[in-house]
Amino acid sequence: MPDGNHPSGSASPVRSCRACGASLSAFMTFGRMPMANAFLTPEQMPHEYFFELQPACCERCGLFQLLEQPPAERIFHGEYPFFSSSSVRMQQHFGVLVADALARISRRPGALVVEIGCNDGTLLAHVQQAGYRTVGIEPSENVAAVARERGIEVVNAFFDEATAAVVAETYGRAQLVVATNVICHVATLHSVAAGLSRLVAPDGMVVIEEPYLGDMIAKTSYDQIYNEHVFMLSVRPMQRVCAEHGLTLTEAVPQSTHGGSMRYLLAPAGSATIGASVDRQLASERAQRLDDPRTYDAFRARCERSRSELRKLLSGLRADGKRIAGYAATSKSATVTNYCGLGPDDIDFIADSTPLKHGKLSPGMHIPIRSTDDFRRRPPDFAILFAWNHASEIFAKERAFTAGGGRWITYVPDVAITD
Ligand code: DWN
Repeated sequence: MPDGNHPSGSASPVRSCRACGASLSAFMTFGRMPMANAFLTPEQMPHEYFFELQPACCERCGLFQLLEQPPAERIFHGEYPFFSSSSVRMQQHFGVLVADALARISRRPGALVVEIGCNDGTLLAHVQQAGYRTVGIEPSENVAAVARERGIEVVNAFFDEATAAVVAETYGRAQLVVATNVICHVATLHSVAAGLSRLVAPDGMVVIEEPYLGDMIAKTSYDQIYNEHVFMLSVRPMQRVCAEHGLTLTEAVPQSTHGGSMRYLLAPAGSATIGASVDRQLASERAQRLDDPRTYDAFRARCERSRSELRKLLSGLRADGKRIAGYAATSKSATVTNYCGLGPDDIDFIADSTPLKHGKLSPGMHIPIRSTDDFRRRPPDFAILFAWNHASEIFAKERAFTAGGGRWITYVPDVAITD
């Protein structure tokens, strides 16, 4: 169990659901965990921040959430190391999402589209090309600067009801509000929902897309649980929270991105009809028993089994003198390496395409991060695919690795060696 060593102090664990207020208790712990995107220099190691990663699922409203989330200012700042443009497939996905969303709203001259958590502007660039006014809201200054370089107006702020009011006063209300892989990061879910309602035009639409609880449980993709993901969202709690703030869930559409996501379409209450997909997904969640504590007991057992199988596989390969590297220093990899206790003795280095991460050490386990070029110059015998959600893109990109005899290790949904 963690030693509770929080040198910098940490937000204390919540004991009641952030959506409905019911009492909350963790169904497991992943133990003492660092910040998922806190890649370090050796000098920073003595001051590394840790907290206990304890997931819980509210037995009343079904909201999956962390008991403890470190302060947002520790997560989103001037050196946030994730850039939405790091995946070509995600860039394409955002183009399709934008085309679908724009086709659903009434086009009028000067119509405004706002993206919450716009990161480097990858999604809004598609909206600009369609000729709409755009505004991005982004708390991390470094990625916001990249969006501004693309000609996108960015409000450098965290999103909540107050920020929504300022944006609506300054730019007008939005025909379309988009948030992808954002809402699950923000602990103040009611303020976010109230802000969405304040920002969207009376005849407008809100499109939210987030990693989906049902897929995480089905695939045991436990590495989606880390400090940034204070929630793993699902249809029932999303419908309930948004309805409390005057937004009706009109569609819920499964997506394959990030290992399985859900796209939620919302509209001001009374302004749009509710599609059949909502009841379909609610029925699917009942069938998957996402509101049953036994589901999470079984999930915990699968996480423990995955951990022991991955450790056993790597220690066997090491005993045979094999060289092992990680591929893609994802946020998710912080959970895997720290939960499984995998450090430089197990994994020589992690290759990644983000220059900001090169030369640094991975959070908690301090595995060296190197460039993808280094990976190609001296490929390992085995590579653990930490960006398993981008497998097809990466397998295609690294064909030379497997052609030269290299083999991939994956762990979602099962621990396996794939050729
Ligand atoms: O929710 C979040 C998602 C959207 O992005 C954020 N909290 C943070 C981040 O999570 P992640 O780091 O797990 O995202 P990805 O997209 O699974 O992984 C991104 C990392 O993988 C980057 O460091 C870049 C790297 N990468 C690579 O090295 N080669 C990615 C691809 C596609 C590649 O070909």
